[in-house]
Amino acid sequence: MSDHRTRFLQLALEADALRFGQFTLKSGRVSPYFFNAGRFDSGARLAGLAACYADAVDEAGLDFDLVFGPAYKGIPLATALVCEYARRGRDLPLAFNRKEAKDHGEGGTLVGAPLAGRRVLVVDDVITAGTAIREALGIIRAAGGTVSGIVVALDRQEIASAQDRRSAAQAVAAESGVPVVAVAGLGDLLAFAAGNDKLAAYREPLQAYRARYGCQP
Ligand code: OMP
Repeated sequence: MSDHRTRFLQLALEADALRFGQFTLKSGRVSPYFFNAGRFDSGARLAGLAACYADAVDEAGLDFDLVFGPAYKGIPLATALVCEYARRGRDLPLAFNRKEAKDHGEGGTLVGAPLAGRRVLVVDDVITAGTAIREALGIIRAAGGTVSGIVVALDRQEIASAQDRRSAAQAVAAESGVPVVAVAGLGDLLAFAAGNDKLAAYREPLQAYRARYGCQP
């Protein structure tokens, strides 16, 4: 496993962002684990996470000139990522959206650098069915930007349905032509759990969940 994958999973455990038990997802599936990016709730935690995103993006060789964070969870993540790139010597423009349109002041739903003519990297927390990511692609395209990459911290690598056995990341990449990169996926979490005694009790439920809902590799 690449170093940034292990680092991310370790950080997520320490921050309690990765939890084990019984969680009902947006899709209605009952999952033995849940990733809550909101627990990256301090400067040091966000900086550590942003370095993992940057390593994953660089390893994938994504080509972009603006970073976009979809409301709400993507906003601090994209912000931390541009700070990490600035630290690495690359100053990138940043934009994000609001969920509610504003009818005074600067108005509209977009905040930050203009998207028109830009090659945009979308930064989000987790992809399950891909609804949140598809919505972000629509917003960026409507503003004249071209999405050239998507990065999430965790790809849950779940099938859309019994008929479509691709993951949401695979389906979004196929339908949009945009590469979807994850810092880590469910497969990495299983490999990580296999080498971590504290997670021994969760190995079996994680494997059962993957057998039921996991996508083709
Ligand atoms: P999709 O829009 O279906 O891809 O799901 C992404 C969203 O699911 C996230 O933005 C969260 O609201 C939520 N989620 C998590 O945050 N962590 C998880 O581990 C799983 C989910 C989920 O409900 O699937």
